[in-house]
Amino acid sequence: MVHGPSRLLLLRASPRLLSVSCADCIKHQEPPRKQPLSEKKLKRHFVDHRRVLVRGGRGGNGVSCFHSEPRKEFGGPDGGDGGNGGHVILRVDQQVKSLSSVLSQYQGFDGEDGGRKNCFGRNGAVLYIRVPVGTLVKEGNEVLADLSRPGDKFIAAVGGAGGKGNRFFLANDNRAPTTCTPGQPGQERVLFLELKTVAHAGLVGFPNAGKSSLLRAISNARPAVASYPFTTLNPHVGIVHYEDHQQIAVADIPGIIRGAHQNRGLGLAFLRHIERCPFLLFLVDLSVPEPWTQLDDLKYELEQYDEGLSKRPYAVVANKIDLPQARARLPQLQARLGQEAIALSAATGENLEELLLRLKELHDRHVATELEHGRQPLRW
Ligand SMILES: Nc1nc2c(ncn2[C@@H]2O[C@H](COP(=O)(O)OP(=O)(O)OP(=O)(O)O)[C@@H](O)[C@H]2O)c(=O)[nH]1
Ligand SMILES: [Mg+2]
Repeated sequence: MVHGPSRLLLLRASPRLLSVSCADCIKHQEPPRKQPLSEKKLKRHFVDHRRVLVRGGRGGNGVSCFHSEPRKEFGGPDGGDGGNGGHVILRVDQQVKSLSSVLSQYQGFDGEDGGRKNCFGRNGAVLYIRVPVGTLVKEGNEVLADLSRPGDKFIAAVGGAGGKGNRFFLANDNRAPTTCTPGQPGQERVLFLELKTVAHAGLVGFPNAGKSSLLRAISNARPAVASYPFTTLNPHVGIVHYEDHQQIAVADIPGIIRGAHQNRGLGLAFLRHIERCPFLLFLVDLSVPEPWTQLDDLKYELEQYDEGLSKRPYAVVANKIDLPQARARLPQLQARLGQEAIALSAATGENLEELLLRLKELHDRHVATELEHGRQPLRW
């Protein structure tokens, strides 16, 4: 088939036209944004306990050999020692947020065997396992280490000692030893790692009380918010920044319901994430009838999990004050509690300042008591 000149022109022009239009599209396209992980997917990524088998590296073998050189009849033993096996070490890394990156087994690097001419084997390199801040290391029921500060380390498995070469056994009464020893196997043990989130304040409340909404309102954290219960399945930590560069970490955990200690709802296992919080924020939903009963239930459930947990310094926050029926219940709540509740709305941002001031007050008091007892307060 023969194309006329006009048809050819069209064919040649069309690719250019196409590329121009594409370039235009690209110019007007928004830069791709990182999609936030849904709470369900996050659950797969968020792991807060792990069983790990760790084995230190094996030590290198010592060598038995004799110096050999022309015209040198008794050169003597010159077998070098083996290198030591590498340790396996747990190291806290602030970039790591859960134990999901921790594998089920680790084998340390072996030491090199010794060599001729008194050559010692190289030591096995140290194998580091990166764990998040707040990792508790247990063997059986015994707690071995509490890695609660950035940079903390714990030797999970010691590498085996390197063997000795026959040079090592040279003595006055034995000028030609042939003995050499093999390298030792590394330590092997099964450890249980448990993550306990480290934050200053723990947000505790019934499902749908607005914990995640409140965390979104006061910090940069972006936990999912929805009108169905148990939206939050993993703890989220948000940092509240103050003008004097002070930072207070607030942890949002899944909702608690009455009977959670009998494994109702999501149970109480996730309360381990507020075990370390020096103070708590009890969030009460004012939009439901008799909101004061929520506080009693929450305290009761906390006591069932760990005695004394509910007696930590706390503040009561009454949420959803933007709803008329909620505002009407506030005087009743204040009277029942016998103390001041911070009434606010996480949705509209009303009265958030009062909470921020109270949070700082609680934090400052915590810092003062820690310093009084000669302990270093938790810092972010
Ligand atoms: N009117 C009003 N609605 C709110 C307020 N705070 C939260 N909500 C709504 O309450 C519902 C639950 O909010 P979430 O922040 O997901 O509650 P949560 O306590 O984190 O719930 P779980 O994660 O399921 O425990 C959502 O539909 C929010 O829009 C508020 O101050 N006013
Ligand atoms: Mg939530």
